[in-house]
Order: sequence, then C-alpha cells, then structure tokens
Amino acid sequence: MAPPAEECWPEASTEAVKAANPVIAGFHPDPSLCRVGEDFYLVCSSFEYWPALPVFRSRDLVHWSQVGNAIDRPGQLDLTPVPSSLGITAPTIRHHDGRFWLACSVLGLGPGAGGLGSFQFVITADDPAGPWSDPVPVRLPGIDPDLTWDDEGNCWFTYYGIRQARIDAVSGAVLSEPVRQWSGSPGAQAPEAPHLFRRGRYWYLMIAEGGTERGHSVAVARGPSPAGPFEPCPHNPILTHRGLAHGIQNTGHADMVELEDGSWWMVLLAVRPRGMTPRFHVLGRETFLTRVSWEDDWPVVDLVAEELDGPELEPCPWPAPPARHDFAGGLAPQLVSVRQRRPEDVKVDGGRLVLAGGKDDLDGRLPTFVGRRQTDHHCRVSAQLQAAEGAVGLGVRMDERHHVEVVLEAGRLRARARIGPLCQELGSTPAPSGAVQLAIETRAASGWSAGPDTVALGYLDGGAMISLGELDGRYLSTEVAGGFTGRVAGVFSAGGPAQVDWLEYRGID
Ligand code: 6LW
Repeated sequence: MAPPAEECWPEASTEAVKAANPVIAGFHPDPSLCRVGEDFYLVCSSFEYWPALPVFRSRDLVHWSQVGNAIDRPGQLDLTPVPSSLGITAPTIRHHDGRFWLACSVLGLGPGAGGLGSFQFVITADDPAGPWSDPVPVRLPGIDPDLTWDDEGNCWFTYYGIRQARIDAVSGAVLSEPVRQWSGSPGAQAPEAPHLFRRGRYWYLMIAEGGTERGHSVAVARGPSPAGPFEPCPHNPILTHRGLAHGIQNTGHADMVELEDGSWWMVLLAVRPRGMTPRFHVLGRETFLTRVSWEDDWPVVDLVAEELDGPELEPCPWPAPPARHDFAGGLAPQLVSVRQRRPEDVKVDGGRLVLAGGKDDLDGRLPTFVGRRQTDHHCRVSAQLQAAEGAVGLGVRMDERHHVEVVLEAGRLRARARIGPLCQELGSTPAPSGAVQLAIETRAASGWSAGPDTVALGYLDGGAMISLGELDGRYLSTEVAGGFTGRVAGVFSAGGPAQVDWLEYRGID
C-alpha cells in the first residue's frame, strides 16, 4: 500500500492565524518558549521517555514543528533509574548572548525534592535543533528551574518554592545563598514553574500554583529587578479554569513571549477531561495558547478557548509529521522509547525498524519500544510487523502498570490489558501467516457512566479493523494511573527480534 500523502500546514496569509487549541496536542506539558527574530522555540517536559526534551519551532505560535530533542545522545544523561512519570521535568528555554540556553530538572535522581531526588542542570546549543551540550549540574536541590540575566550580566536561577540564587550559567557554580522570593498566594499549594521576564520598568515573576490538577492556576508578581523585591498582583490568579463549565481544565504552568508588534502571548499546560465524574483525561497535559493584554502594567489573560484568533503572523511553512512512519529516513524526532534507546536494541535497517527484543515487555522498566504520543481523543494506531521468535506487539502505555496491547506470540494474536496488579486477556485468534497488521482504536464511549473513550484492540484485514477485545479508556487515564504523562502508542518486542515495516497514527474526527 502506498504511504499517504504528507499533510502540510495551511497556505500563507496575512490575516490572524486561526488557532485550534491545543497548539501541541498530546502529552506535552510545562511549555517554555522564546523568540529569536521571526522564529519561536518551545520545549516541554518528557519524563521517562527517550530521546528527551522535545524542541519545537514555529513562526506563528499556532503551528509547531518538532525539530529535535535536546537530550538525545547516549552518555548525555542516564534516565534508566527514573521511575515512570519522574525524569525530565519543567524546562526553560532562553536565547542569550547569541546562544540557546535550557535549564531543566530530573526528578528521581540525586538529592532533594521531598525525598524523590532531583537534579537541576543547564545545557546550551547554537542551534535549537541540536546538538545540545552535556548537562552542566547546578547543585541546588529542587525542580522547575528558570534562567534569566540582568543588565549587569548576572544570571538568576529561580526554581520551585519559589527560591532563587545567582549562578554562573557556564560552570553551573552557585554564586549566592538561595533565598525564597515568593511563596505564591496565601494558602495555595505548590508554588512552582517560575518564569521571569521583563516589560517596561518591571520584572515579572510568573508562577503556577494550586497543584497541576483541577485547582491549577497562574499567578504573577512584579518588582524592579529579577531579584525582586516582588509585589503580588492584586487580581491573582491571572488565569485559572477551576470551577468553570469549560472543556479545558487544569490551566497553569505558563510562559509568555512578546511579539515584534508589541502583543503578548502565553503558552500553558491544560487538559481535556471527558466521561463521567471525576472526568478522565487520557492525552496528558497538552500545550495551549492564549492572548495576554495589559492593564496598569499587570497582565490580563484570556480564558483558554478551543478556537481563537492567533497572532497576525504568516503561518508556519514547515510540514506536519507524517501519519505513517515507514522508517525510510530513520527515526523521526516524535518517536520515543522508554528510558533509553540502545543502538543494539533499536535499529533501522533497509527501511524497516528492527527491534532486538530483550527480556522486558511493557510490564518491565526497559522494554524495546518505539512509539509516539496519542494526540487525538479518537484515533487509529496500526503497525505492520513480521513474525518474531518471542512476542511482538502494538501497545498503548501510560506506565508499566497501565497499558494495553495486541501481541503476536506463538502463532496467535492476543489482546490484553494490564491495569495495576490485574492482567487480563481480552481475546485471541490464530495469527495469519506472514506479515500482520495490528491495530488499536480509541472510540467514543456513551452512556451515563461512560469513560473518556473505548479502546479497541485487534488487527486489520483488508484495511478493516477486526476487534479482539475492548476496554473502558478510563483505565488508561491520568485519573486512574496517576502521574504527569499521557498515553504513548507504539510497537515493542520481547524475548526475540522483530521487524516493523511501518507504524501509522491517524486521528479520527
Ligand atoms: C512540574 C510542575 C508542574 O514540576 O507539574 O504543572 C510538574 N506543573 O511545575 C511536573 O510536570
């Protein structure tokens, strides 16, 4: 079958770009962005996935194209010890002195962060597509670091709490005792995600507070310098959707950018919950865009709309990722593995993906897995695979304890689900001979007690999906699995080698 035509962004126009939120769908939380001339660059958290720290580029803030991953070389950072939903957390990207600077934290490694362990670091690059440097540690326990420079060249490192120290961003040396700059609004939990920026005579310290669940919000304070003293905005929070009848919830963890025309825009994380109470979100925390205006030198932020007029900029000319990965050009930057991707485990050979297949399947910490984020509520993921010695499959993963898959093993196709300690086979059938096309669809659920969707597991026969079993999608939601990520769908092999001819992802309207 011929691969589908590559989808492209819209034709250039001079009118405001119509923005459909989220602007980066699927598990892409904690966005941070900067502008360099007419280009915008944005980074997100990636937790236990490898390569890590996805980097996007845009010219209109609406259409984003992934140009790489800032952590993508063996030896740059070892994520193999991190538990699922910990790992690469809450980056900041800035352009300073002709280079790109990225500050980030790893939860689950090193000291600090309430016993979980954390490691904060800085990396730099001339080109945001890479290569990025090896991490330079900043020996301050915490997460969610921000980097900024004042006119005297001092570099301020501001992080969860909200604490701040002066550092040497090149060596990572801490040059001043950390001080608490702000605790956020009285009584609010989790003052986090600080970003500092300047407008006119003020420096603004913007944070998230209320926790990354339904109470999430954005608050701001301002002062005469990046080191304060800071005065909280009298109308904090400047953005929250808590308690609102709105399809977009958990709005928080924001960053802002000023355009050449003087307008300001905010990117932030939010979720799209569905189904019965408490409502379930399955795509993780996604990146949204909204407009900022100013009153009395305080930011006033529009509620986050599903559709809005974006900035008056020419639409971004870069192509969207292909629906079908046929591996002819290697592995696209959207394709991720779990904690590591060793060249001996995952190879592209003759236009096929070859998976060595170690001992771990999706229950294990180090599966031989290549997948991508689910980015639509309703979608079909499919893959053509060749018979293997061990087990080869197509799965949707939240973490080791929450995943579903259809597996080709010992001459049978088996659909199964792991939800916490429970593992259930949902159906099976003899495998056809030769290559098989496995498929997973997420479909609308209905009824008063509906989950967010229904997940169907099966295979393709002449392009039609034959289902072997179905599961309520709530069991693959953040509200059930917990954590900070979302669904990732992909191929894996265990116990022997396997070949994958293609992996395809299509949203279904
Ligand atoms: C991150 C914090 C947050 O540390 O979630 O939504 C945490 N905000 O800032 C994990 O991404």
